[in-house]
Amino acid sequence: MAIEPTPADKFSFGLWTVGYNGTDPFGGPTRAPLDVTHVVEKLAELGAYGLTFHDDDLFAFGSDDATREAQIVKLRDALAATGLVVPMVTTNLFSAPVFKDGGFTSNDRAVRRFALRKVLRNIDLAAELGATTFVMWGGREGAEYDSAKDIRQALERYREAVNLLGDYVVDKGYDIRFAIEPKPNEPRGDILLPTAGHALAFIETLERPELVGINPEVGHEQMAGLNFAAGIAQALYQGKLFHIDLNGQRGIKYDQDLVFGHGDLYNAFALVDLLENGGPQGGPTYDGPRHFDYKPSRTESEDGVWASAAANMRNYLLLKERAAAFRADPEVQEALEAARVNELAQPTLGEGEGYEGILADRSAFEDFDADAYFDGNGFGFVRLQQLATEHLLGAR
Ligand SMILES: [Mn+2]
Repeated sequence: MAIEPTPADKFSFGLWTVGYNGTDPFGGPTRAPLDVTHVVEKLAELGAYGLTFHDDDLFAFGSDDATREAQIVKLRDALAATGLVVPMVTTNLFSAPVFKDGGFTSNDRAVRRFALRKVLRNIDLAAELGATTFVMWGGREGAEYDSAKDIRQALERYREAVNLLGDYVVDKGYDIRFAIEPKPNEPRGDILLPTAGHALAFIETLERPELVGINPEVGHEQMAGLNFAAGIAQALYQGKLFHIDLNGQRGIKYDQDLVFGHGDLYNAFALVDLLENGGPQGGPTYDGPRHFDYKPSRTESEDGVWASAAANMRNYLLLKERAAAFRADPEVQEALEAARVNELAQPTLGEGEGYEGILADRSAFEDFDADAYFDGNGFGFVRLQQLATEHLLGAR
């Protein structure tokens, strides 16, 4: 099918994704490092619109100022030459040995202060490059042993850190919002703010909750056995979907970071349908970057890296096309009606009705036939799912 990604699709990639050299806990690199200029050129050629990065992806941890600046100049030149943008920047508070017990929530106060300085410096860079989202993935913010971490104090330190960063962007006048990325485990045994729900609850405790949303990742929620599309729906409902990480995961196991669509295809279909058609008038619900946070498998050569990058975008666009066909199918519309999906938008109480009204309504209780639901009044959800399946498989 002639489906070509263009910058209007807002596809972005992390520098660490296509740049993944194949290292895993059981083996070293299987590919050479990629130069940032080459990455930007290849992504632009494939139809992406954005590149994102951790500070340490662009210039190694501990780089001197000249090395750091040279890499930034190189990135700027490549962006200017290709038209690619940097919509999001994030800080690595997990790779260097100093962060072995976390950054914002390390038991060691000096490490926490160092982490804050590293992030503040990187926020300046994010602002310089025009990024409007700053992601915080606290991969090392956690523990393996319950007695080793006071979780309530750790959350208090996390809160202290995010509050300070909020003060900083407001005082500096930066057009930047923060997005917390939940993950249940790996690399730590247990990570703080393990799911979208935990993060959403935490955000409400902050001094500037309006500045902070979430960056949920498909695989991270699925590692916890959760329904990703349903979590995204709640984030949208609460106005907190500030960014999104798309990839693939097959069940509850280590973080696979597969290509988007190469994991739970049904949920990927539901997600794209939600993002593209779930708005009030059937339009998009989210207008931010469609960001891929995946890893090209270590079995692949560099050709395979670019093939996998293209596959992420193609799968998204194919699912978008399938979701549009699903919505446009009169039989689907009829099945949605029969399943009373739209009836859920109708308030349960009448206008101005309170408990007195519903208590006085005999049809709601005394005259209501609850027995009619035994072997009757079926919803037809299975028929609807079969129609979704047929569209997904290209049978309709
Ligand atoms: Mn992941």
